[in-house]
Amino acid sequence: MHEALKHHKLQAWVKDMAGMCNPDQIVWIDGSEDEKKKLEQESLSTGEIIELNQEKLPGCYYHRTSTDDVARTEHLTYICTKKKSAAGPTNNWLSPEKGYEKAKDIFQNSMVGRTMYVIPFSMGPIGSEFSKIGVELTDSIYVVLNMRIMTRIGKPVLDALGADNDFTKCLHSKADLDINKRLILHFPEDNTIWSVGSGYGGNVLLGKKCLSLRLGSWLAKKEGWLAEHMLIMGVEAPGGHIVYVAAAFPSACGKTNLAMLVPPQGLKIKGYRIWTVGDDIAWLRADADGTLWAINPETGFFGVAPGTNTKTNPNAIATIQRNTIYTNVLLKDDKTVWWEGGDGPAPASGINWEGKLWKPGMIDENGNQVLGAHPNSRFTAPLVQCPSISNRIENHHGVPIDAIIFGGRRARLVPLVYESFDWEHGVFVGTTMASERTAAQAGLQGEIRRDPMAMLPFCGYSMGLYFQHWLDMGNKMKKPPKIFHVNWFRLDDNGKFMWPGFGENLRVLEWIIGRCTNIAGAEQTPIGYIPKSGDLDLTGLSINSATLEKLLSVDKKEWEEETKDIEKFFRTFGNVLPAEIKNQLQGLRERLAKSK
Ligand code: OXD
Ligand code: MN
Repeated sequence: MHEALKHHKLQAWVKDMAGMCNPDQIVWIDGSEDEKKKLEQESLSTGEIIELNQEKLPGCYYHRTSTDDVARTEHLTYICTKKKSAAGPTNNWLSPEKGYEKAKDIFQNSMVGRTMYVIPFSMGPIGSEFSKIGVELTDSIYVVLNMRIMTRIGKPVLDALGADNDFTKCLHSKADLDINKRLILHFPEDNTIWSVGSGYGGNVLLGKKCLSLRLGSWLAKKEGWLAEHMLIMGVEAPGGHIVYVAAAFPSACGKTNLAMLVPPQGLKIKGYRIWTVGDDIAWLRADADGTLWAINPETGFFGVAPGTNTKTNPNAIATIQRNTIYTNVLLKDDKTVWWEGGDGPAPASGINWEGKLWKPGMIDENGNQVLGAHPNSRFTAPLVQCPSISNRIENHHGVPIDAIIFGGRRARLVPLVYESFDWEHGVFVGTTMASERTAAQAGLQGEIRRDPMAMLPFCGYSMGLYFQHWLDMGNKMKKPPKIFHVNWFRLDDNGKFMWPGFGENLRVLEWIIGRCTNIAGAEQTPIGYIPKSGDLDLTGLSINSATLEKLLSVDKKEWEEETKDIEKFFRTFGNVLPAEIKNQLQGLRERLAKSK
């Protein structure tokens, strides 16, 4: 591989890492189809992947992780900076010396008897000013096959790297897959990521959360752009104009479903279409024209399977019929797959995510239902297979963003949608985001946690400074996007969702776009602008007026309570919290006090 030989620093680093991990051989990944076939054959022969029914699911494979390695492990994830303050109060911290030392012990000889694969990859179109190059060293073929789907890999990336361009040094080893010897370490000052002891996507596909968000946010602060946990979608209005929006929701709150939304009948007749650009990560830059542009640095979806079906997300179902890797779902006897909340009834039997024989209705020794698929089981599928994929995903300049949407999963308090008064207020709204914990993180489900901009687990530096960076970005733009907040998850007194969600969310998007083009009405409230009931087009939707009123209401008492909780959360940041954000909280309190 002569390109690699030109890049002495890359060569030296690979040699160095191989010296520590001691693999039997080193294989440079070129990204070719032949290579893919060889890797598939090899991992089929070891059982690392299982071939699915090639008639029904052509090009699809199945993989199981260890049963204690099924989600991101935030408590084992660290930012390693010289000064603790650089990581801030929301990250686990280790000094670089300590981080390298602890991990070296585990990496030492971890690849004996294995192959070390060298994967050059680009986040973003190769050669775009938005893009960043990384090289991941790994002893897992599953990682190589997933990185092939999720990123641009191989020879064209090495060509772009040339003899001396910068790259993020990413090292991964499964080692013993031992949770007690698992570490996900980020060294932003060295542009380096080390992940050891895990085989779960979010911990090991190092271009994703680790590079695109944790190191990405660090680089973005340094270089004056934004790396965000956001979907990007185009909403084509009747007449053909496409408005692009970027939206941040915490993990497993429906970003993939929204990004692939199919218009409901009532609105389809009007001529709306949705174009998917990305479902998880957005890199955004203020352009010389004074507006914000965004790319999706990834080329695939790593989506949550349970709950995905032809009703909730028909485009996802269409996307994952071929060339897809399924992880930790239920394996059916006919070598197809199933998950809770998927299409069709549960099969009579199958092998579940733990590798055990499974039948519907099984109860474990504690009286709990045994699941077929793990709640955080996943599909990895190429973007281009999505029927709603935008034709601008390879555009080096990305797409122009007119609206930013923050959202959370809140059973009460937060209305269906509201618009912030301006950029600064919108940034404040982002800092106050909160959600109930879901299956994408290990821990207690259902508990409320504050998750500013959905970046709490992903911001690679001191989060107060990150808020400041958002404020500063506003000053770079002549026409910053409008900022909104949505909550699809409000419950009624009987614990039922008040808003139907899924495709019907387009009704809310229509209002958001109407606000961006100054054609939709709204009412001013202490928390922001809210549609009056007549401002949403509800044609064809049966929702009673009392429910709608509740969905669009602001309860003064409950919001006053909320400000106390926000204040408590803000105290975490001490004096790193920007004065503007403190003043915004004060402003909210004053508006609430004045309201009825
Ligand atoms: C994801 C996550 O996998 O946010 O996208 O956990
Ligand atoms: Mn995510």
